[in-house]
Amino acid sequence: MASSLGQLLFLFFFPLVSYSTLSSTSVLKKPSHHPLDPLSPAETQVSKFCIKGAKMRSLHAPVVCPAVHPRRVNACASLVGYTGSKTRFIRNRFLGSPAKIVKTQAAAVPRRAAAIARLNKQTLELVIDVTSRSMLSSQIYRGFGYPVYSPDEKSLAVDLPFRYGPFIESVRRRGLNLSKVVCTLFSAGWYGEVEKTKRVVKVPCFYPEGTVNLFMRPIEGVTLVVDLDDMKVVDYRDRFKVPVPKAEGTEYRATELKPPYGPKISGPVTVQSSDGPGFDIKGHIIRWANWEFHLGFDARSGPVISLASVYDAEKGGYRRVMYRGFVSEIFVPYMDPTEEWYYKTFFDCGEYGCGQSAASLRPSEDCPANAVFMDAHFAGPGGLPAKISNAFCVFEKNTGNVIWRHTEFGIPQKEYTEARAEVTLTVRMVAALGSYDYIMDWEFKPSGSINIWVGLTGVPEVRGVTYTRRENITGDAFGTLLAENTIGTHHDHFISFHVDLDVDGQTNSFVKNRLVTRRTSTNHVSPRKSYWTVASETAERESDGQIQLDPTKPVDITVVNPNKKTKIGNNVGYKLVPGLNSVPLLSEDDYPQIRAAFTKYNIWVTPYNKSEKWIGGKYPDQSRGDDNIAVWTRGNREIENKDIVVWYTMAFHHVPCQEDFPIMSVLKGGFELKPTNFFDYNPTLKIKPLVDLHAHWSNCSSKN
Ligand SMILES: *[C@@H]1O[C@H](CO)[C@@H](O)[C@H](O)[C@H]1NC(C)=O
Ligand SMILES: *[C@@H]1O[C@H](CO)[C@@H](O)[C@H](O)[C@H]1NC(C)=O
Ligand SMILES: *[C@@H]1O[C@H](CO)[C@@H](O)[C@H](O)[C@H]1NC(C)=O
Ligand SMILES: [Cu+2]
Repeated sequence: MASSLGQLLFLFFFPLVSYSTLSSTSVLKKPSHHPLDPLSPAETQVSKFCIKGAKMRSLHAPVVCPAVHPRRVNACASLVGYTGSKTRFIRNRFLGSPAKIVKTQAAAVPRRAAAIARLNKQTLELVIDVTSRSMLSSQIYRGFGYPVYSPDEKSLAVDLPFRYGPFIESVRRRGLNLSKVVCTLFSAGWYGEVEKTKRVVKVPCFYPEGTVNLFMRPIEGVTLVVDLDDMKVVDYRDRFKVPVPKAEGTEYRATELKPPYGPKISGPVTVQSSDGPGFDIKGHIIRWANWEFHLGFDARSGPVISLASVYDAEKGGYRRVMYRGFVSEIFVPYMDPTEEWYYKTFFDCGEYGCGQSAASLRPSEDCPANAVFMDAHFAGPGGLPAKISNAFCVFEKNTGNVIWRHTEFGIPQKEYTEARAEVTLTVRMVAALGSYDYIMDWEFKPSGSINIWVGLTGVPEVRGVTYTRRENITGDAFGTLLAENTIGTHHDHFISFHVDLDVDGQTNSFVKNRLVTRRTSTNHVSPRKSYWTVASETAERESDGQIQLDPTKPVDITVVNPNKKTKIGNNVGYKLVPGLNSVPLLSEDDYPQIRAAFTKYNIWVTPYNKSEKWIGGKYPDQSRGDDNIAVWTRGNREIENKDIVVWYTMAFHHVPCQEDFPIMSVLKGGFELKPTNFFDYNPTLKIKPLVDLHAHWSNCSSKN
């Protein structure tokens, strides 16, 4: 029944892993899963459970009751979705230090899931033993902030305006056809309220008549607030009427576009290896070239890369590089402070779920023809298992770049040239979050580098205005006029990654190698007055790991293993190479900035802590800034020679332009994890050339 399901919302589930349980348990299931694997469809099927929660006291002991008569329970749901967690979480207490899962083989471990549910206006955190179908623990979360919206809530909330008289009247007054209107759900944010507020959202509406580009046709002036727990409209305002921007020119579907077409690109250009795919996918473990890693799916963050290890031919084995990497949060504040727009300060992953918003990828367009696709599972409508087909694609790519090359002209009489073409492996997922699509790529390179990319595309959010030309704008329009009656509003995208590097083991240190100018001392017999050198600083505490990138203060950001050295004695390490980046421009006392205080630094470093996964807080919807990395790090914990996590945030300040209309081409940013004194020499030195040089040379010599 819709009403009871509206109360019970299963949001995401974590397999919880306990190695001590493994060693102390004598009866073990067949080792069919890697401990970090998502719950399989079979597990999902058998783990249907119900919660008896009509009375408050029973909230403390919800029962798993597959056999209970439906009338006696509030709702039932199935366990689906997953995210990996290297934790031990038994009866709601952490027992001892969390053990990391370090092997890439399947293992027989108890399968447990953590779930977040919303029942009787309270947020429940549950731990369930999937195998025995028993509830291990449950507790009510009493802090500020609310969990991710479930697909049920979304569809119920966006339906409410159509049964709300004042809204129907507003649509009629604008001369619009109600049956063509569609509404969506936007988070409401927090603006200084002191008391606990209701779990509300804003429901803005659009008019996709004559187009499917609904975000380009906002119905402006109307504010509709919905209480998600009561599932009803609790506030409504209609302040002014402006034209709905025209449908004309907003279409992007190939079937609807008219000639002239172009620019002409040849295609499809397929680059397919003649010897078949060079990668191997077994369950969730992917091996390619010198790489091995586990690919998981998380309803909140999307792709989760675990146990990334690179093969070292010199050492004859795989060496751990990264324990885990995933998108921890995406923060998107808009820069229009007016009544209808000020609240638009989205925490995309924590409010909407970047994973559960994954789009099915389309062969040849989203991913090259040689791509292999993988599905993802999560808790869909009604808490039932939902599948996203082709949520991931994995592909090799001849990048057209060279890994390395050299032409040696210096040796008399003969010229020497060597070059190696670059081929990489990419794991891709696209989170389609409302108007925007985020293309998330993890690209593995034979050089030992991992390049992490995020591509922003889709439709920028626009405000309907009376202006039809630039000259009409007198004051601050908070954006760019993209088309008649259409302002593309200024905004930011902050994308934060959790990067738990375990360089050659778990104990690592964070080292800032600052490049500093030195004056030549008078002792130097040198006509030079200055040079630069490296001033190396090992971070002792969290405050030493906080960095605002500044191109005038260059720094090599490295994670080293102080306990492991190269043959000649350098600490083995990986460097984090930032891409183009920026810092927040909002005032520190502004509410969205208080909530998103994690954006203050591009880099933070923390000691590994299993409960610190979400840099902007576990419950960012209407959060108040009391659970984020700025708070976690107040104790200024030690981070030297410890299991540490690096958090990297990239910022885009987006000033929309006409080329973003009616759909924007990919705006791409990223960063690189690059071996730095990790290998004893260039690990691609002995990579074989793609072309057969012997054949080539013999041809040449036969001609000569
Ligand atoms: C409104 O749209 C519906 C569905 O497309 C259509 O059947 C109806 O005739 C329209 N009404 C008006 C007044 O245009
Ligand atoms: C905008 O400017 C154009 C050209 O200057 C003018 O014709 C039009 O009336 C103006 N519109 C508004 C709403 O001011
Ligand atoms: C782990 O993180 C939680 C949440 O930030 C915090 O309460 C706890 O004190 C941390 N534990 C340690 C050992 O730092
Ligand atoms: Cu943007």
